[in-house]
Amino acid sequence: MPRRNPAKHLTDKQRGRIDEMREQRLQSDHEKKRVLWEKLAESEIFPPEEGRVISHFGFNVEVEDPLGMRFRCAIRETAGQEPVCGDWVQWSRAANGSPQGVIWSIYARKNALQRPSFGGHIQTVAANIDLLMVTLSADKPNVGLLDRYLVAAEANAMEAVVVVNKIDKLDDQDSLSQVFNSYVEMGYRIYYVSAHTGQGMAGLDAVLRDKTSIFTGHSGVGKSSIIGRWIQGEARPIIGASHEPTGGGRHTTTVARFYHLSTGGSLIDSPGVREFGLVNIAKGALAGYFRDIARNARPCRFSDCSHQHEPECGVKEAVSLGKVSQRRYDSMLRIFHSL
Ligand SMILES: Nc1nc2c(ncn2[C@@H]2O[C@H](COP(=O)(O)OP(=O)(O)OP(=O)(O)O)[C@@H](O)[C@H]2O)c(=O)[nH]1
Ligand SMILES: [Mg+2]
Ligand SMILES: [Zn+2]
Repeated sequence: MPRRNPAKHLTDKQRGRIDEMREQRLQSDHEKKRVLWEKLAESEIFPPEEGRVISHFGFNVEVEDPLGMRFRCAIRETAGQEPVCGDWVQWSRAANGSPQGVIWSIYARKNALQRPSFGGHIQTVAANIDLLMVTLSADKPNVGLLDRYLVAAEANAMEAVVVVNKIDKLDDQDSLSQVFNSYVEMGYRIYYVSAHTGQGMAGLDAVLRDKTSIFTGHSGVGKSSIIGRWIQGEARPIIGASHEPTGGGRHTTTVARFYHLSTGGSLIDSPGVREFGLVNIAKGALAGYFRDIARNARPCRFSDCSHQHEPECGVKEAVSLGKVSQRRYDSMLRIFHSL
């Protein structure tokens, strides 16, 4: 049975109450930060230096120094915005030797992965990402979700890499190849892996080296399990109990978190999504973010073409000539209507 999205069934009053509670929580977080800051101000702090945010949960922001030491930091109001996992920041450590510090400012972001969150807000999941590792489960690959992530990657100057996990669950990979060959033709790299057996994992080593890579996808597809292949010991990400990957329900990873590869490079584990909504995408630019459409369709007659009813639509023409698949066209339209 399809799961209902509870957010869609709330009354205005309930929504108002939730927003009110959110506001209260933000205020109390702010208060806690202020207290931490005042405590720090009493002791001395060292001069500003560079560091990277490795997690941000509630009022708890962790910054890592170049030696890998971690500090719980207060955010100075001058920082302007909330730092997220992957942000480069200017910060100072406490001089009393405690693992605390204060963040002065956030360096300009190269890019950021964002999604709509509850109540019309935009949530920034992580920043300064090289590779968007779109993770799918081999037994139930959700290509609609993949198409959305590919748009986000194209629009935000991240390279998307597709990771199809749990191939141990399939007897043969032929049907999978049929699904993903068209993406290979578009120039995307696809890796078939099993976090359980280790199959295919070695192929990812070279891909991830010296890059900042974020693993994204539905809950339960095995993002944390994959990362756990490289990260051993206590720091290992928590892995969910056995359940089918779904868009709803259970989420084992609740906050984006940063891990280092011993070979160089870093991995960000992110919480699974129900759906991935796109933000800051202009309708008119959407078709250009579909590589197959961008490459094979002639420009439409009208610059604001919706690619549905207009005459001389390059996209529809490309579909009728078989240069763009009906499935990708439908996927593009679904996203178009969701923007
Ligand atoms: N058969 C099989 N199961 C796997 C594989 N990788 C992960 N799993 C199982 O899938 C379930 C979910 O794994 P997680 O790694 O927690 O998934 P996740 O994507 O991090 O989920 P969230 O943190 O909720 O987003 C666990 O029961 C894993 O043991 C795999 O390669 N093969
Ligand atoms: Mg996880
Ligand atoms: Zn058109």
